[in-house]
Amino acid sequence: MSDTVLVPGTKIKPKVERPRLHKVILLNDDFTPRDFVVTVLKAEFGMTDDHAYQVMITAHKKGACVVAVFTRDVAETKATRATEAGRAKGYPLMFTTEPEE
Ligand code: TYC
Repeated sequence: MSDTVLVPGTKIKPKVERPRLHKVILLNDDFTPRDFVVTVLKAEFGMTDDHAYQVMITAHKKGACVVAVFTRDVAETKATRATEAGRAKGYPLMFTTEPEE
């Protein structure tokens, strides 16, 4: 038997919810070459040349840019792989993740 007390006006959460999506965010730095950032965006996120350039230049000008949204595991794996691609070349290139509102 359930001991749940239903308080009038209290919201009841639906049992099934879509998993929250997570943003992958590209952070600007002063050292990673622009061409390399574009190469990583194309390789890890399957972007076209033009899309990758737009994302790179937005991060360069504004300090950060949302790359794409995924489920949490996929976002974290892609951010780690893309950050590691820069690290392997000695660049401080950084991708982070955060949950969507
Ligand atoms: N700011 C870097 C430069 O001028 C290029 C760059 C762009 C690096 C975007 C990271 O997320 C980045 N070489």
